Amino acid sequence: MNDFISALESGGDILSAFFAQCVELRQRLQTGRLYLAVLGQFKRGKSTFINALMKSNVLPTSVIPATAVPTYIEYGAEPCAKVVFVDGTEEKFECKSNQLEHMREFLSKYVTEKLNPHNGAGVERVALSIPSDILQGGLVLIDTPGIGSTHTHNTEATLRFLPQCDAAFIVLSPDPPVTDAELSFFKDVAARVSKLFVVINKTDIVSADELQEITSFVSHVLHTKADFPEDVVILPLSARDALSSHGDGAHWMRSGFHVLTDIVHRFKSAEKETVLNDAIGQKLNVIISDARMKVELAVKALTEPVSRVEELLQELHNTMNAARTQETQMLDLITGDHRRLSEFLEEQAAQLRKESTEYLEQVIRHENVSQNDIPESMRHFREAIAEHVPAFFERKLGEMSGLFSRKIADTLSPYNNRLNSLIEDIRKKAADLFNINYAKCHRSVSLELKRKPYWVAHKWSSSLIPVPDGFFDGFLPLGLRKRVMRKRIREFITDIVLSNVENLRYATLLNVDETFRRFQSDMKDAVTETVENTAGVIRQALKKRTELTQANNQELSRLQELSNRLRQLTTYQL
Ligand SMILES: Nc1nc2c(ncn2[C@@H]2O[C@H](COP(=O)(O)OP(=O)(O)OP(=O)(O)O)[C@@H](O)[C@H]2O)c(=O)[nH]1
Ligand SMILES: [Mg+2]
Repeated sequence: MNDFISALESGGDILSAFFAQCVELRQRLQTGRLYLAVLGQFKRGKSTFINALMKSNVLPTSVIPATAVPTYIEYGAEPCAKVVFVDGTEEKFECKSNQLEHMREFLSKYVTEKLNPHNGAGVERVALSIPSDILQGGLVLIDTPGIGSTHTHNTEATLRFLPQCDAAFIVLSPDPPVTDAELSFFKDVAARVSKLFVVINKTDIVSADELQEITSFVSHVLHTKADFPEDVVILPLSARDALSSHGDGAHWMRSGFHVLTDIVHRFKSAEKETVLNDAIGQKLNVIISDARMKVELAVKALTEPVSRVEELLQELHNTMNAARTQETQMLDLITGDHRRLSEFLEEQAAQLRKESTEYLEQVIRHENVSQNDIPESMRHFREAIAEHVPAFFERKLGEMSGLFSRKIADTLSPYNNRLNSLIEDIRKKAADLFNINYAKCHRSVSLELKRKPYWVAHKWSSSLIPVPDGFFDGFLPLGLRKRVMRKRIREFITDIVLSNVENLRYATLLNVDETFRRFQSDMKDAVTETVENTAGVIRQALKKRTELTQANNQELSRLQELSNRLRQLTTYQL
């Protein structure tokens, strides 16, 4: 990649835009992060497992449910912890590498159920930077609250951020090996994360025979009940042994962590390679091919007879005008599709209002009603609804964003293909006219539904209206009292539904609008750039020819040299 960058840099003005794009790609590659979530039931030893991998005892662990909020851990030369609160405020803690126990104490105040019960402190997430080798190269480990230990909405929130993770570790242990709650959770996980690693922790508490038996059992149930592949690799580990060994010697070998460390390193480099090949490699090829063509066109425009160049340029303009007409038609069609998708969103929102009203009515149907004490009954209803609202809407948000991602991809990919051929037509025409080598490239404009980063938690509202005083309700006749209460419950549910569905509808609408807006502007940029890099460069070269011949000759030999250099840089290889 550095060869590319230095070649483009040496091109000066003519290649400055390509140079900037390439530098940006290198930056992305260097700062690209891989997210690896650690999942499992409470007390399986997830936090201890991460500590052992990092060879630092920094995450709080405990015999009682410990981790209450997700913790993101990445590399940093100096240890640093940042606690982000739901209200947007932050608290930071920094220490020296040999004082990590202070950081553990600091974290305990915010991430543990014991010192921060029910997350009363309102912590949204914790971000740690730790100077640990395993984290080098952009790996982010995510410690999650154990499923089964907290409210259901925690599990839903975990499921929602999973598609943004590159892989996940499933942590099991022998006591008991796997529960039904875990299996149903893992089934959801398997549907969302393409790369899963399964480990059985705490193997120090069982014999070799028992371990063998547990491993076959786990492999069988994961396959039959959670849709894992039949030959899923299950790694036996002891995080406790690994930690006590300080990363060395017989204990370390016995702990299984040397194998695990290897797996993580291999995963990091393989994954980076894929990212390179898939995205960055492809983009580099486009940049280099466009740059080469631009320089070669400039050389031709400086060497061919002026009248001939002018003639060819005129022909190229005709192709260009036809392309511009097509571009305008496409932009109009996209605007129409955008409008249709917004209408579809309104239909979905209406459907969701209906569905959520039915769901919440179902929730309160099982609540006991005291007809004599309306405020007390209302309090019961509010509590029941408050408990169900976050989980229900988290799931719906996940479904909605999945649905719209697919819809957007289906809608915009045909335009992306048409744009691709439009650009290729212009390039091919220019190459044919000026008789230069032409390499077809695959381009794609981003189609992703823009998502908010997964740590942006949605705060679902579940208590909109204050508990009614109802001091006069007791004086009402029984029939009227019942009617008053039914009316109040209906109003309450309606308010909850309206505000939460609106929340979700608006977030989706913004994302859809932003994706369409970006696609249309990227499309215009791509066509303009192509025109600039073909007809534009020829026109500039022609203009230069009217200037001093001496300077022209110098420019020509510089460009010829540059063209040779670029030609040697064939397809980008890792
Ligand atoms: N024997 C043994 N105990 C372990 C091992 N790993 C963790 N433990 C113990 O298991 C208990 C739970 O460990 P944690 O790391 O807090 O578990 P967790 O999965 O993060 O728990 P939550 O955060 O509550 O979900 C602690 O008492 C640990 O000391 C191990 O390899 N062997
Ligand atoms: Mg934990």
